[in-house]
Amino acid sequence: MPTLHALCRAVSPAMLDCELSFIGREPIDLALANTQHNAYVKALRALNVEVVELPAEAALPDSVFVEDTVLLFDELAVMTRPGAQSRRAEVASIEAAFSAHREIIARIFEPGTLDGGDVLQIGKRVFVGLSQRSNQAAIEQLSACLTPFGYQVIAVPMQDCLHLKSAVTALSDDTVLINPDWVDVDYFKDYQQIYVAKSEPHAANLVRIALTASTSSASDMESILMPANFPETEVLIRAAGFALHTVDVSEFQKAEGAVTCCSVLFYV
Ligand code: CIR
Repeated sequence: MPTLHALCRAVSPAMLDCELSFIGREPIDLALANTQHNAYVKALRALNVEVVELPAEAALPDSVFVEDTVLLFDELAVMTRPGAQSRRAEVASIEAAFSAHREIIARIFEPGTLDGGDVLQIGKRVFVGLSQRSNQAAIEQLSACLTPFGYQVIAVPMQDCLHLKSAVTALSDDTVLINPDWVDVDYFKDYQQIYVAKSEPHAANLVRIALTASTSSASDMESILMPANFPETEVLIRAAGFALHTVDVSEFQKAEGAVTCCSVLFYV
């Protein structure tokens, strides 16, 4: 049976110079960021995820946010072309790490730009946010890569946040957690929807740990990893029956990241 793996990368000492789009700059405690990253990796391991860790990239401030550099499907990997120029050099070392795991490696190319944070896969549907980072050209390229494998790529307009997965992620194959102010909920009308608490607009980003590739609803093979500072939304998710684990990611939130961005999940 394929096992769930996660690729992570240690925090760059340059993270203080990270890109920011929708939030202001606040001091980041680098030592605390390292501690939180270690705890994040430990939490994944405790949930039976096989974690592969890459060393830090000293010159690339946002390189801990590996999710933005690659999309991993069972059949292929798609290397992205991040929307922020400062992040494009992150891709090469990630591609090297994945070449052993996928025979087919596709690439997004100019004029396409795509951040993995804008890509939400639920089964054979692949929702892609039309954001400040990801454009229509990339969506067309992605569609050409994925359609032969039976995936449907759906462009989703969004506003007021960095990535589609800032606004919506999947709790299971049939339920999403969503912020209705940032994305039109009609795009997700085929799913049960849990709205984030009004006072916690950033709470929609969570990692779904599905140890087997095809579990459609909450089960003992699934758990959810979410930031520790969204207690009202946490109550809603628990009430819906999902097993939940929290991690403190305050320093990554100051860099406009959250929990999905610090790993790339894939089955081997
Ligand atoms: C950036 O603006 O690119 C980084 N500071 C944050 C990226 C977070 N990525 C993600 O949520 N997928």
